[in-house]
Amino acid sequence: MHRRDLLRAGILSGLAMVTERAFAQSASGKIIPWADQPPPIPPPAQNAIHNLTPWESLDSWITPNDKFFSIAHYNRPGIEAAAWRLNLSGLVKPTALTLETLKAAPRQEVTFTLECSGNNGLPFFHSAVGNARWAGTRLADVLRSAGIQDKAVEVVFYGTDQGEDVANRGAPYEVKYIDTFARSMPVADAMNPANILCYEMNGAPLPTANGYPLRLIAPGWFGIANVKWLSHVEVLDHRYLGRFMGREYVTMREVQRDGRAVMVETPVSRMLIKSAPGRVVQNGDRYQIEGMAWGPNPISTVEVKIDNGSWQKAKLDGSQAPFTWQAWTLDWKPTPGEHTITSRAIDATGIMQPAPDDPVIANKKTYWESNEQITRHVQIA
Ligand SMILES: Nc1nc2c(c(=O)[nH]1)N[C@H]1C(S)=C(S)[C@@H](COP(=O)(O)O)O[C@H]1N2
Ligand SMILES: [Mo]
Repeated sequence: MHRRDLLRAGILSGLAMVTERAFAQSASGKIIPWADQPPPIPPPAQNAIHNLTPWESLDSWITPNDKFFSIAHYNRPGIEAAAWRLNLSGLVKPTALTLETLKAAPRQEVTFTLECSGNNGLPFFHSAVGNARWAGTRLADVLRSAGIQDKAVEVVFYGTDQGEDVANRGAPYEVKYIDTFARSMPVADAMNPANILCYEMNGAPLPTANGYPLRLIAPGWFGIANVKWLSHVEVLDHRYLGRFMGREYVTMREVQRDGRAVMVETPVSRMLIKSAPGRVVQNGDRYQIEGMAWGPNPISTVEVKIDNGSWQKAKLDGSQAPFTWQAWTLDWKPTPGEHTITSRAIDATGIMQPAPDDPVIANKKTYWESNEQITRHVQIA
């Protein structure tokens, strides 16, 4: 069978086959580590960011659970499923659902590449992206069964995790308080049939770090929307502006209007087009550059630039499903010495991953949504 058919068959017949495949054509070879290794994660972020898997050690299209990154702004609560309930309130019939009830409801699976919107926005923050097969039950059906009212505007998803935040920061009237993690979505987005209340990751119960016993999976949305350790879903008739909606995960860009600088602030929501050089694999005197590309629309082209050369078309392996990344490769005959490798993705609608000097990136003040082209350095012996 052709490789592509193998992959399709793998997708259709479940996980096992896909998990075992190398993510690109070269099954064997020597991996050349990047010369520009990211600096260590500084102490303040060490609790929040766990298990970043360097691109060099990513060898499968599906990211195994033990290689999947984990982000927690507060704690990582250990939850006892037997006593746990998912409570629905607000513009619905008040409801408390057990895990058994949710598991007994119709099952929906989705393979989705989940990326943190801070990925590549900070020097130490690389490879906060992974692809998993998620299983759960459809969120829209649960909300409809609970009688969601027509006047509903926003759906808020509360985690169980809590931590300290500060109001009036820096002012003499600064106030510290304990907050519960929450994120919201407009009703129209929440009711998207792709969204699931998810209890399974790659065929296993959700690991604690990834939200056990239940999380939201919102395919196509940046990591932050995918609330873990769900405890409560509240339906409101107005917008919600909690910490992770109104103050953080807000992207700020300066634009010029009528000769004046204006700050445009938008919520981090749907994922953006992106690609990354993953690793360089050596087989004798043959080298292969392997990477991934993903985005809101099907990726049609990936191009690679070596040093200051011209853009070359990489080979896409056809591994893309509606919400997943796709592997690409480029054969390479390098000269000894240091080289730079840059990739850029182009999607079926013609959108190209921006260069670092594109105004959309250059005028961005916050580190969220850093989907600019990534350049890596490699030393060839
Ligand atoms: N309850 C809760 N959900 C959360 C978070 C959190 O801190 N608490 N972090 C979010 C962020 S910023 C990201 S990128 C994703 C990461 O999902 P993962 O930890 O399964 O990789 O979870 C999101 N869901
Ligand atoms: Mo994130």
